[in-house]
Amino acid sequence: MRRLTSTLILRRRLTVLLVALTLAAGLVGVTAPPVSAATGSRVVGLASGRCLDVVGNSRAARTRVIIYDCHGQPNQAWTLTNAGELRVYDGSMCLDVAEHDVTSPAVVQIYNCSGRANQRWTVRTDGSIVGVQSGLCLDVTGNLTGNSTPVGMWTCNNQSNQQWSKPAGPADASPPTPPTGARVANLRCDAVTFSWNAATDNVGVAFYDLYHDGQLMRSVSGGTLSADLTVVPGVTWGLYVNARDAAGNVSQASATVPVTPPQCQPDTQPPTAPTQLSASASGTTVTLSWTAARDDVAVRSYEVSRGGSKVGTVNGTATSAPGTTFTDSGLASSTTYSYTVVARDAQGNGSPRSNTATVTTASSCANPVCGVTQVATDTDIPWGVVTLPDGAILYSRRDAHDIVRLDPATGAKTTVGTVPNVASTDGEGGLLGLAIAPSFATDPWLYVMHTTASDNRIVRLRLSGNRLDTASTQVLVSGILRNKFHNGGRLRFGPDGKLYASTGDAQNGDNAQNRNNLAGKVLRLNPDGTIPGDNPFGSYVWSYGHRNPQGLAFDAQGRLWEQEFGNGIMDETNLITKGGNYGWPACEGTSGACGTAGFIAPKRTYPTAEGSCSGIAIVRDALYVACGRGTRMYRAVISGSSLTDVRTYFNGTYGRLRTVEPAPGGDLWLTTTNQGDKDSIANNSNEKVLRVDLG
Ligand SMILES: [Ca+2]
Ligand SMILES: [Ca+2]
Ligand SMILES: [Ca+2]
Ligand SMILES: [Ca+2]
Repeated sequence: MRRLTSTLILRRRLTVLLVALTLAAGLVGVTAPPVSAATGSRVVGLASGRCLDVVGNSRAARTRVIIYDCHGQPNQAWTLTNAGELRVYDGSMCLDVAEHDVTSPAVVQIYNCSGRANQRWTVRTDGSIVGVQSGLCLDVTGNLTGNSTPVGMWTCNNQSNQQWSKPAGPADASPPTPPTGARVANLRCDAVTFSWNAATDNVGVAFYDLYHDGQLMRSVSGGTLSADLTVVPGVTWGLYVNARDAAGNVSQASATVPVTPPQCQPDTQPPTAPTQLSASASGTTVTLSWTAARDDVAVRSYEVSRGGSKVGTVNGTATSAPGTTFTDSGLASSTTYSYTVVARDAQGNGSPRSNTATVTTASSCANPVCGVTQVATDTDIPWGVVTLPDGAILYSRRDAHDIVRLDPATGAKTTVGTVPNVASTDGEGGLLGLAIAPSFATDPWLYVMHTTASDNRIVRLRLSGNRLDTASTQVLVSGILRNKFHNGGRLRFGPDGKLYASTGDAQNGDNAQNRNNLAGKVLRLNPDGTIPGDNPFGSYVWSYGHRNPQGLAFDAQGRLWEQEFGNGIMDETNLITKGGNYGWPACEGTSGACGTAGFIAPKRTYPTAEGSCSGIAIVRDALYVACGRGTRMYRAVISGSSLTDVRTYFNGTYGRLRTVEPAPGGDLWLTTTNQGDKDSIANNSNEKVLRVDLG
């Protein structure tokens, strides 16, 4: 009864006011600043569909609050602060209960923020907004829904005129600090206890993300500082942790803690020898096949030897047996070779050798891959590779941060200079991709993608007389998020004269779907670093929804292909289209919510154990893919928009492969990444630069 009476009184009191308010509110928008100037979000009444609005766009203290058609201007942009204030006008004024009234009905207004209890609110999950001082609910007067109906306080009643959409929280752009004190205890064959010290954040740490080697293992709550993780006997992993706040900001990673779990039970019994090894030659390519060996536990791999030297490895996994074929390519013509195969179990016990198979190659190469020449070795990790107009190549050294000029004819190397401001990440970051424009001969800019202490960047600097002119350095794009892993890094000029770059998600999958963030994207820029006018979103972003793309190449039709690392299930090769969404993090390869409208499916996927591929190159419309964990190179024919006739080369021959690039004469450069590629230490690697002769 009291409610009815009060409502009627209030209605009468407000009738005159309503008319005036309607007129005043109708004037909003004439002089209001643009929508983008306002921080905060609209708060929409459930019953009316109208927005919580400050009358007349007035910033004056004691201005009343109404509902009005939503228009996104600053008098409708509210932010719920951590203190429970509801701020408006870019946070300059607060929603306030007039006269600290704690009895229903009470008037609400805006007022200078005071921090007092009549300006503090609790937003409940049922949509009610409750005054902390009074316990009354924010209420649209009289259950009315029209424009300019006053908003006041009323006894909470669960009706729809007291239910509102949730106001935005404070914009938190500050990531937590990196967790410290990462450590392990209780290492067993299949589990380890991983612990760390709490990170700090301006708002609060909401989650910790636990990784090994760039692969997310598990996320735990911000109150958790230890977790038991499942590990693999005998396999060395680098464990680390990132802190994440509720706004989704991810910290830099903790230090890496390597673990090598012991075997669960010792296996001392070697496999039986592989049998029935046979070899056949097609041109200068030899294909071997054999009958599987047996083991008391399981055969894990086969090692193939030619003339007594190991030339390849065929690996299985804990759940799948290794294959029983191997292709040896690029051999000399009209030459007789002898092969044997040895089987190993997971603990390294080797079988006796198989029978010897002997074969003679034909007089000419009949295969796409006709030979391999070692051009150079390096003590660091060659990452970006470009061929200069004079036939020499430049390659970047990831952890040494310098660039080497290599004459492939003589093997002579000279250092052309160190790129300024580069930092490695104790993971995958450092000095990464290189590119030159077709105009390089007359305008010698070298384009470089690299990590710094705070971001990833695309820069260019001039090459002058075989020296890097570091004083000429121009930062073209900065502020691309970085982390220990997932820094992307490949650069490639397109036939359209634009520079394309691949960026990783910086270990935060949400970045990949945020088109306002440059991480987890393929970017496209003009050579001078400006944004091309025909980019799809008015920014550098060309495509999005990528996890950690590290390969880019254009085919003869001018289409862009991209190679991308998945998390733990599968990797992918994509055909990139302008503005396309490639699905990460909801979809990994073809796993997850990949049927979501708008997601573009990969053209090929790879189990991560057979893939984890970085660089790609296209020569005569064949796609070549250099794989790390898969320790092989794939070749696929681009047929229409499909990849067909997929073949595997160099399986285990050179170990992990990083970069493949077109070489003069229709051949390939191919580089390895076997050691020291998950740290920041310079010159702790032993890598090869190879030339692959294509037929
Ligand atoms: Ca924060
Ligand atoms: Ca065994
Ligand atoms: Ca994808
Ligand atoms: Ca290193």
